[in-house]
Amino acid sequence: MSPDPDPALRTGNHWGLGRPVLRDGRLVEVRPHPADPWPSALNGNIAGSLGGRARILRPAIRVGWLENGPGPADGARGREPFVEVDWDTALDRLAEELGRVRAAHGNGAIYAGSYGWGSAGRFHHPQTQLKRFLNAVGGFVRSEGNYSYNAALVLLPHVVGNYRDHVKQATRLSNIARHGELVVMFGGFPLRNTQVSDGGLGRHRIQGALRDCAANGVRFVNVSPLKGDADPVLNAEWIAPRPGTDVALMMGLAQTLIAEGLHDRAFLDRYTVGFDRVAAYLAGQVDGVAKTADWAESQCGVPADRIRDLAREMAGKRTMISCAAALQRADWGEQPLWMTVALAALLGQIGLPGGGYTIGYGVNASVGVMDRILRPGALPQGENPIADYIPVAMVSDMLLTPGGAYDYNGERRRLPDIRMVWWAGGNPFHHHQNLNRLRAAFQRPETVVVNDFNWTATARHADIVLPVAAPEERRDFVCGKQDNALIPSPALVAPPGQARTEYEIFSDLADRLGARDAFTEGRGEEDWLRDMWARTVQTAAGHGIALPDWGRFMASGPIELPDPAPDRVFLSEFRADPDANPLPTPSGKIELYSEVIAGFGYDDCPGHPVWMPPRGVADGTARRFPLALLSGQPEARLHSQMDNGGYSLSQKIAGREPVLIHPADAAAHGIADGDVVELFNDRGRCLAGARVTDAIAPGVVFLRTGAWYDPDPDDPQARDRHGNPNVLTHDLRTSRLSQGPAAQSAFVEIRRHDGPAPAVMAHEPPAFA
Ligand SMILES: Nc1nc2c(c(=O)[nH]1)N[C@H]1C(S)=C(S)[C@@H](COP(=O)(O)OP(=O)(O)OC[C@H]3O[C@@H](n4cnc5c(=O)[nH]c(N)nc54)[C@H](O)[C@@H]3O)O[C@H]1N2
Ligand SMILES: Nc1nc2c(c(=O)[nH]1)N[C@H]1C(S)=C(S)[C@@H](COP(=O)(O)OP(=O)(O)OC[C@H]3O[C@@H](n4cnc5c(=O)[nH]c(N)nc54)[C@H](O)[C@@H]3O)O[C@H]1N2
Ligand SMILES: [Mo]
Repeated sequence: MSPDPDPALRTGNHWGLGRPVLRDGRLVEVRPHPADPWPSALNGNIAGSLGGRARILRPAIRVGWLENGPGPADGARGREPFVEVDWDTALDRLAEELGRVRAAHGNGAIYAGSYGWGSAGRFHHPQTQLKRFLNAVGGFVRSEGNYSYNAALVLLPHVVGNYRDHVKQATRLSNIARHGELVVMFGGFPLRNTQVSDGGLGRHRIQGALRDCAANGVRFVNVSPLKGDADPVLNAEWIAPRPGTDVALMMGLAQTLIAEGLHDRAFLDRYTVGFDRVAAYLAGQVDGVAKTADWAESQCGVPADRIRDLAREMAGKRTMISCAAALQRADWGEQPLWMTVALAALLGQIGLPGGGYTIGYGVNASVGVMDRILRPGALPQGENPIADYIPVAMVSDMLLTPGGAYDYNGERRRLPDIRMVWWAGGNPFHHHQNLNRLRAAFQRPETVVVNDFNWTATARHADIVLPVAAPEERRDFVCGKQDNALIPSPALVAPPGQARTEYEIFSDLADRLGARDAFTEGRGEEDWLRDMWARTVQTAAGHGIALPDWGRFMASGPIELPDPAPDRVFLSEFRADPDANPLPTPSGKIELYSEVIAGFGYDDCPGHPVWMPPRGVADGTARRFPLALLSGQPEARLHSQMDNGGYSLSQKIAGREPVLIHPADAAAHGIADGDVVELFNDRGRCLAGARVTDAIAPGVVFLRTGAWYDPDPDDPQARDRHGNPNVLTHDLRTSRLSQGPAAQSAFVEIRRHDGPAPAVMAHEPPAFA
């Protein structure tokens, strides 16, 4: 594949458009694109990372696997050097191994859930490529759900309806600007997170929409341990409950509404079921504890008077309750979701302009400002003959305890016996919790294959590593899952070294397995792109939209499609006529009590919202490790992607990830701003750089995700040198209902690191034999 002769100078990524600067056939910089009023600074990572020392340039095989063949690795994965090989050697050995695993154990022994964001681009989407290839040769065990909002995906269909509809149909911020008076944001609305939208975006809109709300006098309350979770232009009041206690706070608000007769009985009667069960629980009739504002203060630390005043204000104003996705990425993460719905139901404003609730503002750049009117053409994945799957956050359990039984959304299931693991477009050594346990789990399979363009920690823990072309090195078109822009994305430069597109790799591999025709259907990349675009043109025509042909599209700028519902109010149709527009729940109404969930008999997710303190508080761990660790999304990168790029590096302290700590906690530990510190608990330890700030609540430390995991296997607990929070988080799940990840419920202790700190090795290539 050669670079376009006359590249329209544009690149499209999950964080939006960029204006590339090319010099001598090399990408030297990606600048803000003039079409985007609020361009993302993440473009500043691209050139440095794609041209960085960690770039995978040639196929590589772990030395022990190359010499001795497949088998459990007993600590060698992530430790042993690699040998660089040519493509024929890599693909011959991989095809042979695929044949062996399929013959000996069947395709049900291949795990290719391959969870992760990969990169934008409709055709080169890595998971689609991998799944299409594996489906052509007998299938694979997949994963279900995600790390973003798994509890919402499983819980909300029982309570209100599909969570993805919540996100797409979220009440528009423009509607709040016109009709809203108060927005109470549990988990805030961090602007840093609104840089990205899954699949890409044309322009960033949230900044402008929030400014309009502020200009119209809407009042914002930021309920979060981080002051910066609200844009300063909002002038938000800051309330900082202890992490993991929002449910108690919400219950204190709810019980105040009920005690003072401020709840909307007519709404509850007409639109919900189960209010009496919840009211009985809040009144203390179930466990003897009334969930009053005073009780809430004892759990969450917010003064009772403040809770009572806020409840009254919420009842007196047009109020939007916003719940960040992070709150359900925690122990019992279903509860804040269910309680958000319950609290909004008590206020009775669901379905009214500017009021009700939203779960997921800030989860990407599109929620509340845009939706996609049509689904552009995609590369078909084919059919997977293997039905088996795991809930995505059970990957370590799967590898460590094959055959183990578990509960999931009313089912009793068993974990598969996996021999081969394949990841393309995700980084489990970024996204999964308790990385020391994952490291042990990754020794178990007989073969681990990873496709990536950088030597991530996951690539380092593989046996066979395949170098792929990055977005700027391949021709594609970009369209986000919720954005309205169709973006031509030309190949700007050639892939370095021997890197190839995944389509080329899988075509050649399929050839070795007698499945080339099944995989390619006789088409090359450009044929597929034209085919996918032709289907997009056809779908658009069905909406009365005329799109140019492929050639003219690729030579043009992004095309913006109309917003299907510019003044959307979530659940307004249901509110207008609940009989004609029932919810897809068993009762057709909002289920504040769910017979279905109650029938599952889960003590960790009973039939209505309940308060349960985080595991670490309940079991006393928090007394030994007194700081609550939050690990939110990083401002300077997308997850772990391009951590070795210039913008990400510019925010490090002594080359390490910054950890935010309150001045009182810093003083108590003898820590000064800029010190190298060590965070530790029973699961692991890591170094980080201290950032002392009163913009974080006392008792909480905040270490952003995404610093490439950099374990030193010779240190106790294989201490991570770089600052990856997932060495400290547990990988227990939210509950038996949804088995979602619960990363936000971790407790740690901190100390200053004295003496010389070890060099960070994560951005260097691994050792080659
Ligand atoms: N502690 C803690 N952990 C968390 C979270 C948290 O809040 N706290 N958040 C969680 C959330 S919400 C998420 S979504 C996950 C994110 O977890 P991931 O999505 O796994 O993280 P990424 O860093 O985006 O990983 C994508 C990988 O794909 C690679 N890649 C990009 N393009 C291509 C391509 O074309 N082909 C191939 N083969 N590879 C490509 C990138 O280089 C990168 O290594 O993390 C989760 N982990
Ligand atoms: N720049 C950038 N943007 C991103 C991403 C990225 O990697 N980089 N990732 C994207 C992805 S995949 C996702 S899923 C979304 C995630 O979107 P969110 O889940 O909304 O983001 P987080 O940063 O995990 O959490 C938001 C805030 O919740 C607060 N919080 C955490 N725990 C608690 C708690 O117990 N109580 C209260 N009241 N507040 C709490 C934290 O202060 C944190 O800043 O972000 C997306 N946006
Ligand atoms: Mo996510």
